[in-house]
Amino acid sequence: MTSLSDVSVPSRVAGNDEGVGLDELALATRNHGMPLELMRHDLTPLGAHYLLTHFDIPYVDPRTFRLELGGAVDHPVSLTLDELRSRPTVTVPVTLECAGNGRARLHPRPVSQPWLHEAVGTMAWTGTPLGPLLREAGVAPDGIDVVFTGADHGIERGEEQDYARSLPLPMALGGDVLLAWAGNGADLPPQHGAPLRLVVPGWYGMASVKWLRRIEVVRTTFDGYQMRAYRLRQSPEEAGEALTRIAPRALIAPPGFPDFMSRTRVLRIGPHELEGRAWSGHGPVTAVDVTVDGGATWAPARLHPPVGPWAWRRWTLPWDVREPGRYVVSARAEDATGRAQPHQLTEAPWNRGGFANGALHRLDVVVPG
Ligand SMILES: Nc1nc2c(c(=O)[nH]1)N[C@H]1C(S)=C(S)[C@@H](COP(=O)(O)O)O[C@H]1N2
Ligand SMILES: [Mo]
Repeated sequence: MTSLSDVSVPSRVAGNDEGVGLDELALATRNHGMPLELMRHDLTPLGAHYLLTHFDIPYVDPRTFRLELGGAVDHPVSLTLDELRSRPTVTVPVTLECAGNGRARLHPRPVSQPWLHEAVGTMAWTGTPLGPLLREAGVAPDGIDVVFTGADHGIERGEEQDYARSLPLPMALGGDVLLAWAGNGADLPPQHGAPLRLVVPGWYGMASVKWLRRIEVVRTTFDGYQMRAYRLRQSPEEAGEALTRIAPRALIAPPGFPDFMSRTRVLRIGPHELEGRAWSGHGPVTAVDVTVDGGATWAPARLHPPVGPWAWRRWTLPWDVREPGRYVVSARAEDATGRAQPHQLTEAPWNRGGFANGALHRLDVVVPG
């Protein structure tokens, strides 16, 4: 007998000296990151926003597209794209980050999409708020979760599925959740979820279901595969804690110029300005500290206004480089809730999915004499 588990591999962590494999490379070429120098832009230029798609990018014809809204509601509805577009429309800049950002630097490495630090981007999403649509449909008072199903289909760890994620009902009703058909003023490209996607501000990317085709209010806690997968756990048996909001992170727009292969930065003696972006899904970023000596000393960066309440903010710090040598540059962010990245360049706390790790961004900079 052949079965789905014959074609689908269990989750695993890499062996001690095991390099990134062709399976991981195949994912990495499909799911690209954002070149970090593009953090100089408030909004990530079209096509450069990071990308993560578990299965295939489905073909969805916008002319025949319908969004089904049903389950525990008084009036189930089926909406065309034009009907959605004629509803109240807002444009909201949102920073999305993949929960697995930074995973490839963990030891042992969870074998999956091998992100370094680039699984982030900020787009101005245009769409209609989800809450009013749910309220008009008349949500049952005993509703618990709202399930969002995409048009993409595949197998993961032996389980055949449509990509589906849920939000607790109160979050779906409030929470600034958006049904978006455009990003940065252009119709969504296929890879980002055309013709319609969910955007859940402040939450890790997995919640923002692409190619959204069905919304269902349910009276029980939704326990689909993607709800069980995105949890913080040390071993596969553990129940673990569900991933929701984005932990604070700061990244550096790489200064100077790079070496092609090592990506080591080269900087000339003289005055420079370090800059980057910082964000948190829990609250506004309140501090970014920067080190140029591998964490021995830290200086507070200047914070610029956030691009929006749900988007990253720019930080800058003048750096007058007077001595030739090797420097290790890093930055750490702290938010209004007191959540913060560490002050040490040691490895992030490990979990089996490599999720929500606060690993510091480290840049090796060489200043020639
Ligand atoms: N339908 C569907 N939605 C999805 C995914 C997917 O594979 N299928 N990937 C999720 C994950 S893990 C992330 S990080 C974000 C990435 O969104 P982007 O590719 O537009 O950057 O989409 C989320 N929504
Ligand atoms: Mo993700």
